[in-house]
Amino acid sequence: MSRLILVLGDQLSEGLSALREGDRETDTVVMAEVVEEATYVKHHPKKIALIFSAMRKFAVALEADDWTVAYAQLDDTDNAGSIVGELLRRAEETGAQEVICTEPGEWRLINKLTHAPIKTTILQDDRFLASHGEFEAWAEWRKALRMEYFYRDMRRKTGLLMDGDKPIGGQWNFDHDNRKPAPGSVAPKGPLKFEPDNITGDVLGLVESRFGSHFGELRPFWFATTREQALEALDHFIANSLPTFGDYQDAMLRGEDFLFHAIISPYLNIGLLGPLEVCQAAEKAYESGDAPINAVEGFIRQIIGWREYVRGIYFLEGPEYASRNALKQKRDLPAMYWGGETKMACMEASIGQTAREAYAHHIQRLMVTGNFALLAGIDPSQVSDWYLEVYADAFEWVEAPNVVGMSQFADGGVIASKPYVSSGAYINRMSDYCKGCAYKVSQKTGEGACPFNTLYWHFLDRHRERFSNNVRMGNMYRTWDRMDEDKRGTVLADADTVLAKLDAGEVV
Ligand code: FAD
Ligand code: DLZ
Ligand code: SF4
Repeated sequence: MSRLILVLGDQLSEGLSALREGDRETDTVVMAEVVEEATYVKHHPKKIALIFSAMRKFAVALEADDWTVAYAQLDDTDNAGSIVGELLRRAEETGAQEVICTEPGEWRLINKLTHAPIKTTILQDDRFLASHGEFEAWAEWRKALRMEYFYRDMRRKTGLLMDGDKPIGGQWNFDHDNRKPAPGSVAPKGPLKFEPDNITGDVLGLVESRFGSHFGELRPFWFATTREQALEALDHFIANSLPTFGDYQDAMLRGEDFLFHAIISPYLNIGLLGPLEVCQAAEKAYESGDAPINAVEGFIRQIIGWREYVRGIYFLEGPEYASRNALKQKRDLPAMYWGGETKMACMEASIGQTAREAYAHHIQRLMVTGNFALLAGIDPSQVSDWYLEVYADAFEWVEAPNVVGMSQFADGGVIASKPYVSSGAYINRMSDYCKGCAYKVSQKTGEGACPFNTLYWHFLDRHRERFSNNVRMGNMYRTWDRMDEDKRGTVLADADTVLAKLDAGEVV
């Protein structure tokens, strides 16, 4: 009996469980560019182009591998407009009565497929190192689900950077050697960029005409769109940027959108690369003496630690996780996030490169745009939607825990033991943004004071009940309490002025 094998836009992996289950003789692979997926949030045009172009090329590769593929382009006249609609159309065409698919990375789509009016079997997505069952077993007896311990288990499981049962170098984590501020002059090579071919060219035309109004710049488009290209991009990173990745992991510099980061998350998340092969490539660079332990351990930790851990949390916590709002923050996302004017140089730089590249690195996401949203009391679901829309690597299983949990503390502390908040001093230490900003980072109050400086104390003051007993925040509250009362009043009034301007839609 013939079946439909669904392959979604972020499931472009040859070894996908649904494909392993399928039969080339009798089954039909269904792939579909659909309006519903492109617009349930208004994804960045570069992200849509990446997914459509990579989907088209993956379909060609499947056909060359003897699969029958029913592929719907967005503009096909009979395109049903949704994944379930396309499955039903293809079922009617082929007479198939069953769908096999690999679990989508979002509860929204899992729910749609579970309730589709056709028998649907959802298989585990085993492109990750930890299954849901393994993560649940790890989480079961723990009061606090801290990433570091999960990461050590993943090191033991994979044998990466292990010498028997001991971590290579004698310690699990080399972060104390990382996190150096931005150096005076650097010459990062940046990511490997690819010229669009004919398939990508067609997709760019389509995306321009259909999604040109979405936030962000489509051209120049340079992402890898095949596994071969993604592997080249990985090699390029390992050879050129991995050796300094650790040192400058948290640094931010004007005019340097990528520094020494890998820019492989879009490729990992749509399935062109696998997590283990990426880590093994980095480990090899350590073994051959081409990259130091602090860089390689730091890089591997991001992938087998953080990436696996946030996925575990997303599925463990359930469908309502993404809409949590533990701090009850309600303010609307300011227009500056959509490219509206701002006098804050750090926000302008981070949002500007997001518009250009559909990319910003971890510290820009966490300590600039995320930090500001948290301090300013923005509604976390608006913040989460923004991140899901604007980054090429954003899929809810990875985006929501990072935004709702790590960045906005809206899960009440499942992921973070304290909120990631800072005044302008941190941004000044790690970047060159403050030089030439309209605000003064050294100024704590008054018209020209850096908004992070006043909002930081406002945040601590308004959430005192929740955080003052947190041992990791005791020092912050002691410093605030030592300030004289008049000064505290001035700081809070200045922060209120900033918030009132945001509410009035004025430029901050
Ligand atoms: P590098 O800095 O070179 O790191 C290497 C790899 O490690 C990345 O490619 C990524 O696969 C993995 N990684 C690193 N940190 C994380 C993390 N916290 N969670 C999961 N994987 C991680 N990452 C996404 O893939 N999609 C998202 O939607 C996403 N949203 C984020 C939102 C916020 C507020 C924050 C603070 C972080 C978010 N991250 C997200 C994590 C991180 O910012 C990106 O993975 C990273 O910037 C991708 O760029 P890179 O490939 O150059 O990464
Ligand atoms: C993100 C995305 C976009 C923009 N378009 C499509 C599409 O047209 N067809 C498709 O199969 N997948 C697309 N995707 C990826 C899905 O939204 C993704 O599979 C779910 O969000 C689950 O991670
Ligand atoms: Fe950002 Fe404040 Fe520095 Fe300006 S002074 S760049 S607002 S941290």
